[in-house]
Amino acid sequence: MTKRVAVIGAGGMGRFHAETLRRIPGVELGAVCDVVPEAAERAAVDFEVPVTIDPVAVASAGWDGVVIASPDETHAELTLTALDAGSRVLCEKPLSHDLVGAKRVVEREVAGGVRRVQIGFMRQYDPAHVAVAHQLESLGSLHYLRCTHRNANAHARPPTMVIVQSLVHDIHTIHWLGGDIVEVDARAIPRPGGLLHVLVVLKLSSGASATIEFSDKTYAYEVEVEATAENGMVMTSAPQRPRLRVAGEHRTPIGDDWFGWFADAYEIQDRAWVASLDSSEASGPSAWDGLRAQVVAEAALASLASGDKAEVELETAPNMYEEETKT
Ligand code: ISE
Repeated sequence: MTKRVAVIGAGGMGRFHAETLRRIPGVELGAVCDVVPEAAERAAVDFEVPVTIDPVAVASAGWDGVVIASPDETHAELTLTALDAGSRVLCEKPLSHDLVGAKRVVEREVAGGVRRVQIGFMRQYDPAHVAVAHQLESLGSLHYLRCTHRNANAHARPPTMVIVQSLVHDIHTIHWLGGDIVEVDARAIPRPGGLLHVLVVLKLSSGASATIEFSDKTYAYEVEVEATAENGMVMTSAPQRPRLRVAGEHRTPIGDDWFGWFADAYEIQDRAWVASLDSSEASGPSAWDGLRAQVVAEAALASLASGDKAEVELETAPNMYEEETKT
C-alpha cells in the first residue's frame, strides 16, 4: 500500500530526502514544510506538493511517516508531535540539541512500548561502514577504533554545534561498532568563532580505546574508520583513494560535502526506512542511540571546557532497546 510521507524542513537535507523519497516506489510525498517562506515556495515548485510554513501543523497531521530535517533545536519537539499524531519518524541527527529533549523522546517511545523513531545516523547504511562491521565480527575482540571526519566549512561553528552536529556521527559509529563509551578526553585547536580541529580519546566499557579526529575546515569532506582487533584490522578506505590529499589535487575526486561521500548511504537509509513502515516497529538507529550519543557529546563538551577527562554517565538501556545495544 502507498505510504504517505511528509518532509519537515526544506533546506539542503530536507530537499535531499524529498528528492530521494520521490524516487522510491510506493511513496507519496504528501507535504513539504519550511518556516522560511522562500524555501517553502521553492519546494512547492520543485516537488509539486502542498507546502506550508507551519511545521507543527504538518507534524500533527498524521502520516505513515514524517522525515524531520528542520533545525536541530526543533527535532525533539516535532518528533514528539508526530508520535502523538500516530506517525512513524525518521529524525535527522541529532535527536535533540540537548539532553532534555532526547530523554523526552525516549520516555515517550518507551511509554508507548513500540519503537517508532529512527535516527538519521546514515553511516550505518554506508556500504564501506557495513563491510567494516561485518568483517569485525570474525576478528576477535576489538582493541581500537580510529575515526577521522573532515569538513570544509568556510563558516566557523561554536563548539556545541561542532560536537552535536558533527562528532555525534562518530560517537554513534563507535557505539555501533564498539559498544558503550565510559570516558572521554577532548582537546581542540580554536579558530575565530569556533573550532578548527578536535581530538577526542574515548574509553569503551569493553576496555577498548577509540579516537575521533575531527577537522571543521580542511581540504575536503571525508570520513574514515579503521578498526584494530585481536586477529586483524579493517578500514573503510577504498584502495584507490589518494594518499596525497591537498586542495584541488585529489587523484580521485573528493567533494566538499557529505551528500557526495554518503550518497549511497542516504539512499539506502531512506529506502530501508520506507520498507520498515510495513513492519510494526521501527528499525535502524534508534531514539536510544540518539540519546546515548547526546550523553557522550555533552561529556566531550564538558571535557573541552575543563581540560580534564569526563566520565559518561549513562543509564541502562530500557528493555525495548536492548537487542540493538548489545555489541
Ligand atoms: C553535517 O551536519 C552532517 O550531518 C554530516 O554528515 C557531517 O559529516 C558534518 O560534519 C555535519 O556538519
